Amino acid sequence: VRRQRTFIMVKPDGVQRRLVGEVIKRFETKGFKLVALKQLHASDQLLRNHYAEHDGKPFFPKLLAYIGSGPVVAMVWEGANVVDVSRKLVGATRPSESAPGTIRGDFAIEVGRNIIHGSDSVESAQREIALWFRPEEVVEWNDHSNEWIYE
Ligand code: DAT
Ligand code: MG
Repeated sequence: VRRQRTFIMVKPDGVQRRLVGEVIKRFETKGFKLVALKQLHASDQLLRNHYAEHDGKPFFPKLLAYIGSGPVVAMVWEGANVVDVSRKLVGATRPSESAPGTIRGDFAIEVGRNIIHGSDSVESAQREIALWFRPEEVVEWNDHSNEWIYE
């Protein structure tokens, strides 16, 4: 369970608004372990694949244009229940419904500029990590604070 991983991405609006550090800080101070990180301008093909579940929905073309409009910062975070807990840190999809204290609740107003992506299940996380990272880009390291975070 402690080894569970999730895929987190700061979207182009989050990068432009200098929120990368804030996002990393929230996952770091929670106690999760960063195991992969890179900035890239994602290709249309990658984004179509990433958001395949939304293909055909009315907002799909705008979603691709938005996420493809500039660099994103892609990450893999590891820790106990990191998939579900990350979704809580990220907040509800629509910022108007995201609770204060969540990333979207604190920094976003519109669903089409909601700052950040987080995988919605363990299966999605595995699929998305494999899509965005080569295996050697995910780094195993021994976390010295482990015994102060887990009992
Ligand atoms: P989440 O990002 O919370 O997993 P999702 O998977 O339902 O949400 O949708 C992916 C992204 O697509 C979401 O972050 C923003 C955009 N989106 C979703 N529903 C939308 C809508 N009704 N109108 C515009 N954009 C939408
Ligand atoms: Mg989703």
